[in-house]
Amino acid sequence: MYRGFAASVLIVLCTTGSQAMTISRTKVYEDIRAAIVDAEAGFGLGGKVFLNADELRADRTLRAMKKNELQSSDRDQPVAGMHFFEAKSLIETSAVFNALKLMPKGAILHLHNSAAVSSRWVIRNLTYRQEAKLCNVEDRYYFTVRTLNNCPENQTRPIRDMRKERQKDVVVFDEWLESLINMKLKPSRAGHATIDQLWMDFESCFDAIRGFLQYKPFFEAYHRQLLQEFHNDNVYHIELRTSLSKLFDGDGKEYGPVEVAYILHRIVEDFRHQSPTFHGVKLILSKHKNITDKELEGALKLYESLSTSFPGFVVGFDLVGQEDMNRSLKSFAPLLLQPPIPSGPPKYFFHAGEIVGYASEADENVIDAVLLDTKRIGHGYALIKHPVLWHAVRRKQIVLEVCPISNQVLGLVRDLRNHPAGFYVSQNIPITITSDDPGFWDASGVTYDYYYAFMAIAPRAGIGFLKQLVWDSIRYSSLSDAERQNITKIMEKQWALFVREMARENRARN
Ligand SMILES: *[C@@H]1O[C@H](CO)[C@@H](O)[C@H](O)[C@H]1NC(C)=O
Ligand SMILES: *[C@@H]1O[C@H](CO)[C@@H](O)[C@H](O)[C@H]1NC(C)=O
Ligand SMILES: *[C@@H]1O[C@H](CO)[C@@H](O)[C@H](O)[C@H]1NC(C)=O
Ligand SMILES: *[C@@H]1O[C@H](CO)[C@@H](O)[C@H](O)[C@H]1NC(C)=O
Ligand SMILES: CC(=O)N[C@H]1CO[C@H](CO)[C@@H](O)[C@@H]1O
Ligand SMILES: [Zn+2]
Repeated sequence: MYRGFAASVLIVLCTTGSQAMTISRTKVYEDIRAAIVDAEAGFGLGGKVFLNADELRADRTLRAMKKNELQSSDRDQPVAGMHFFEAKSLIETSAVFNALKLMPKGAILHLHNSAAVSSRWVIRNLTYRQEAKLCNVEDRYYFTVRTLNNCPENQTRPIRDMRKERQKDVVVFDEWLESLINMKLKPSRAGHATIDQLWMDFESCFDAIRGFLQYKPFFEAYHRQLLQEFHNDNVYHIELRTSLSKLFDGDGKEYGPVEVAYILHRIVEDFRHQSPTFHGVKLILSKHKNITDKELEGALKLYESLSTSFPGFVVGFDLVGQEDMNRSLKSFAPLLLQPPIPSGPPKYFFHAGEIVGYASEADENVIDAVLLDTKRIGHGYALIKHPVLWHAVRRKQIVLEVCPISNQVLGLVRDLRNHPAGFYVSQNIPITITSDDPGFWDASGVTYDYYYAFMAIAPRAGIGFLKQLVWDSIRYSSLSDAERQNITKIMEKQWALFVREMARENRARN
């Protein structure tokens, strides 16, 4: 197709000088135009992926569905251009969405455990347990099981009692409870909130749920539900960012980070036993950027001991929190480059470039992340503004963990058709689609994010793009070679089933 393009360019060069040529200018214009369209179709992520006969048929099905949905003009705006909060119920009726739901999605590489489970389940399940309490301090509410440091006994009440008093409007009460951990139900949603206001609400969700997840029985039920929701969404491997904060149980016994990692490991093994197609989980130890050097030192030492106790399970380290409001990666660089641990620096998976502006030092975090040898970049939304760096990112094959709905809910971009990942896709900068904190914005799993990736970020792409994303999610994971072989076997089988199903629909439509 490049030869075709070159030939057309040649024709135009030959014809411009010679009015006498018989080829009409319109014909030349059209030929070159067609050559450009053709060349662009094969350009970018997934453009040159090999497709077998079934995949080609499935591609026709998906493209027909896609065209139909992007063109339907009975609304002002295609669903792909709408904010997730308005679009969710429309997305759920979409044929493309239902196809993507069915699609095996390989690995998801960017997910925070305490925001991963749907808020609906937390309300319907955990808050209905008899241990569940709510604590109220200075107009803020926190879920808890035992009295918290910041929350005296006389300000903590069993949720069950509160619900009894609201017997006539339990639905309203439950929705109010859910608003503590769901951005869609926050007041900031109504107005034109700034990014700082959105982050304040977002952090308040983590503060609200923390007390529940410190209680071992809740922590366990929550993580079983996490695996269930992602596996229901056809995800086979998860790399989970977690702080491994300590737990306590009903007898007041406490569990430190190593024990917590062990508890998680056991939950995952039980789940694999019960769902043999699910491959597993790896952990990335993540600490809030709101820490001192001393605390970072402690965290790096903790990482070292965890990775020694759980090789192949605890696989990396990250720092989280609103970037432009907190310490920059550069401010931590001396410690991160030469951590006080004998095994040298951990594998880093830094959040970086989850910003719109250029105001503080932290806005250059993507540069520091690459210099600190990050294996992947969380978001990399701002990488587009770094013309030297993105070449390096592509050359070093550092994958960007793209979380479309997260970027929208946290105010970086309103219309996802303008998300910079469209540029990354066109330039073959590797990306993976993932969901960050779906439980805090009324989503679950990762299919909603795939919907936006397919419909808004790469509107011209077909199944080749999806195939590339799905297999890249395995490629850029932290799986060992032996694990890769196993998950590849599972995935090949599931992918073939999906493709056959889509190909069959193609026949049914014709
Ligand atoms: C909560 O979820 C657990 C599974 O984690 C289930 O066994 C239990 O029945 C659920 N309880 C309620 C009240 O929904
Ligand atoms: C709760 O108890 C503290 C003392 O422990 C007291 O200062 C505070 O006023 C009490 N608050 C309420 C709401 O009763
Ligand atoms: C960060 O630290 C400041 C000062 O110690 C504190 O006021 C703030 O609540 C912390 N924020 C988060 C999100 O932890
Ligand atoms: C791969 O799968 C086989 C069979 O299920 C299992 O015995 C083996 O332990 C797996 N290997 C890894 C590294 O997960
Ligand atoms: C030390 C510091 O500046 N911490 C800030 C980190 O970001 C949060 C908002 O996400 C602020 O509340 C903290 O003050
Ligand atoms: Zn994140």
